[in-house]
Amino acid sequence: MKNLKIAIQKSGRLNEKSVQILKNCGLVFENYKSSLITSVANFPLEILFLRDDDIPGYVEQGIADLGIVGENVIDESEAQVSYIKRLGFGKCTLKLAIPKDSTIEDLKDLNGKAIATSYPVILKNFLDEYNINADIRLISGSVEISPGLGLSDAICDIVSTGGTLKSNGLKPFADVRRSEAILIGRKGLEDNHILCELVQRIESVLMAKETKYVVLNVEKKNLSAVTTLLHGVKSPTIVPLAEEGWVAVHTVISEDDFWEKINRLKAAGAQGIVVMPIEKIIM
Ligand code: PRT
Ligand code: ZN
Repeated sequence: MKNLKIAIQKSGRLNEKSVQILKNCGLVFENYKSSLITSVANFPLEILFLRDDDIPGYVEQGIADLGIVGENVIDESEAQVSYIKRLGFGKCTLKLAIPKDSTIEDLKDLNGKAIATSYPVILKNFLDEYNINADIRLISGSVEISPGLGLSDAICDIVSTGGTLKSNGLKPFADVRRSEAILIGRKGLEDNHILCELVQRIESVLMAKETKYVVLNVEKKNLSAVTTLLHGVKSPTIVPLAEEGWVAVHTVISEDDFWEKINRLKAAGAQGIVVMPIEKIIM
């Protein structure tokens, strides 16, 4: 069976986490900063290191079979690729932003205005959806300085913490598109068995990241109050303790409502709660 090729970002915001997720899947490879391609020693995969903007096109054309890239970059490229798995990192939102003292109040106020962006395709689609006719000005970097320079009335750019907008005297105005890193594949590859194996491994890594392994002690009289709060992988494991009338409960708790659940467990009589990270969950 022929090796698959996966394209990931060579350097930049998604590089480290893309490498990490593949390593957490048990893949052994050197992260050569200087080379374009590296082989995985223990899995039929080669890794290409590319500019993120090139990844959707490479996958569409079949030069790479798979890619890890932000959804914003895929939409902007309009490449025809399959969305395989959201990866939970690189989260950000493409937003419209305006100067703090701008008179723009409503989307329709953007009619006839100039908007600077590096995402003309996504912005055009968004404006068309709302029947807004604005002048889109393509700027490849430092979009946030363009209103201050008198080049535009608004911008459309990626926002994560909001710090860049604030330090440039801008305020968010409307969300255009949420984005996160996603595994994409060339069309027709969906049933490939190397891909299915990789996706299964990615899913166990993601599931493990979203959960914690918890061990707690509880008096038997409080056990049912504690177990009703727990919905682990299956039902919790209950082990008797040396001390008469006490048991240890082992379970898995999701990261989402972690603190709320821990507090409710304590209120229900749980003691000596130990929380451990999970490496993988294989269902
Ligand atoms: O060199 P290459 O072309 O590969 O990389 P790049 O410079 O084009 O992209 P890079 O590495 O900056 O970002 C890669 C991807 O990370 C993007 O396509 C997004 O999907 C995602 N991402 C997540 C972000 C951000 N967060 C982000 N904050 N991309 C860019 N930013 C920039 C944004 O453009 C703005 O300048 O960060 C600034 C805003 O950040 P805050 O935190 O101040 O709001
Ligand atoms: Zn780029």
